[in-house]
Amino acid sequence: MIKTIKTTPYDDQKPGTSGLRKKVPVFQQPNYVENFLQSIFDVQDKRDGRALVIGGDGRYYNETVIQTAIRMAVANGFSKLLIGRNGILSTPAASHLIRKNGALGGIVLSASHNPGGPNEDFGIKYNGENGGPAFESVTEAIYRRSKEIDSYRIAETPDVDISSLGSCSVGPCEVRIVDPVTDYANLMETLVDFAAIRTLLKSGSRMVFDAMHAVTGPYAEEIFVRRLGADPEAMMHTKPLPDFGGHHPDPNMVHAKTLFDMMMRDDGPDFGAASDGDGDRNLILGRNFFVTPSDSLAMIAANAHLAPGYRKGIKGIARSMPTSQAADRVAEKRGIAMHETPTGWKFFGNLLDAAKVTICGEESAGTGSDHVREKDGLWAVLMWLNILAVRRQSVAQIAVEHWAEFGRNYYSRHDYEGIDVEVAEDLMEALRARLPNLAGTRFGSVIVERADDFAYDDPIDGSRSERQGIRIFMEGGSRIVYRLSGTGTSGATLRVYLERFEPDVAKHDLDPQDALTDLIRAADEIAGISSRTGRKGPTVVT
Ligand code: VG1
Ligand code: CO
Repeated sequence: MIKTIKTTPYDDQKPGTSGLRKKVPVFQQPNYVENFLQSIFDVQDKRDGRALVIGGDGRYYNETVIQTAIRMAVANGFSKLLIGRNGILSTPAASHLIRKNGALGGIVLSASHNPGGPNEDFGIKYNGENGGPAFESVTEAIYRRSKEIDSYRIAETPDVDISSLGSCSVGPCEVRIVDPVTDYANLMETLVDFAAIRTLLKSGSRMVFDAMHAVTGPYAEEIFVRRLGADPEAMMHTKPLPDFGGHHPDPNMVHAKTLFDMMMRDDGPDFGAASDGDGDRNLILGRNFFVTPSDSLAMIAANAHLAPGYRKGIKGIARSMPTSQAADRVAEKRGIAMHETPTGWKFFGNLLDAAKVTICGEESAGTGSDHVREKDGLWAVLMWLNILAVRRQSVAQIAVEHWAEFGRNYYSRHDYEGIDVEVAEDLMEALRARLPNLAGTRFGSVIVERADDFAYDDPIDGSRSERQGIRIFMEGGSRIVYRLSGTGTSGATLRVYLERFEPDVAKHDLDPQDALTDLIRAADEIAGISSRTGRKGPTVVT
């Protein structure tokens, strides 16, 4: 029943920041999915009787690829597969399943916050035995393999019924359909004070959660409603849909507009939150208050000891390089280690495995801890609820007190989407060429102190990752960072990250865009953004 099928390679299966991400029609080309999966199995060829976890965010094409993955995993010698019911597993829940079951790894099908549907985005990501995104050495090996692959192995079997829990055999392989929520919810109960949150919600504090018709709907209903007693009416868009209801499952003020509007009213709920397509990102809102992800990382780290799972304190914090340095101030004041890594969760893996850090975060709405090896949207929401339940203050009060203690890092990211790839690459190259001569140059009111192209030496395995973003440090501690996105599926996206530190409490109530005006102007001048791209301004500001 196992067949070896001849195939010809594609040359575009290079995994980006977070796996292989393309439009659905690209994945629908003959053998495209099969080639990539076989490349993964060829590179990860030790089985040792260990399981493979398979699941995804429920988007269009999810179930088709899950059936293909089952057939190919059977043909490639796995003796046990763990599949989320209906093919559903949030990214953090998949990470937990891999770890809990000592699995060899997992196939996670998602394009995260990108839109879903027949002409929208799809993605395949491979996670290793630590539960985290495969390390760069592995993704590079998969890419190399994909360029020379000439056959794949597949079992000729009917579709497996993935809609009901239980086990069945496909040839010599045990296929187990598992509940996607239970194990994950149980893990959350060990980390966060559910009793305190129950009391908070009972006392009349109001929360809302927007699952954006993506993967976290069933998780939210189990955790917030059934285990924490939240009002079922306060759960929005909890039914996972293949096209996310026609929206981008991206928890920001554009795509989670209903939630935002609700929260930005004087009579709005006390706490509002949302997660993305695959459940690894988070959005945190208070009444009339937006917590930036960089601040959220710093605030969760500063208050982590209020949650049972972190009562003994945290070992260290890690953030991706473009993330604001708000967390660094917490680390410094509390005397704990701080690490700066390239963009993408895979770079936190070694630090977490070596128990060097407990809390990690990225400016792109990702926060997490050593409980799994992915960022975890619902975990961040639960940590905030835990903090609110213990401190009995509003989100805004907690933030304002935090800034008073540590200072405020004004921060914003400006994205220029859909730029011509060549224009974007030329812009970065020209900037790189300018780096040695920038120090001492004045742009309006700001003066460059030093500039470099970020390179990271992993302290655990010694691997080096170069060209991870251009950093311009200004006199006085401000910073501009430029990098090209590695997750887009059409054209190039230039991301410009702007940051200015403000120690003075009297100046903590500015609008970030106003606080950053001089830097925004300098950023355009230094890289020639408007002149090279013809754009008058960014497409997205966060
Ligand atoms: C973006 C974010 C990055 C994040 C990545 C995956 O990458 O900037 O911080 O790790 O998405 O997130 P890029 O290369 O486009 O800037 V997710 O929620 O897609 O797994
Ligand atoms: Co995501």
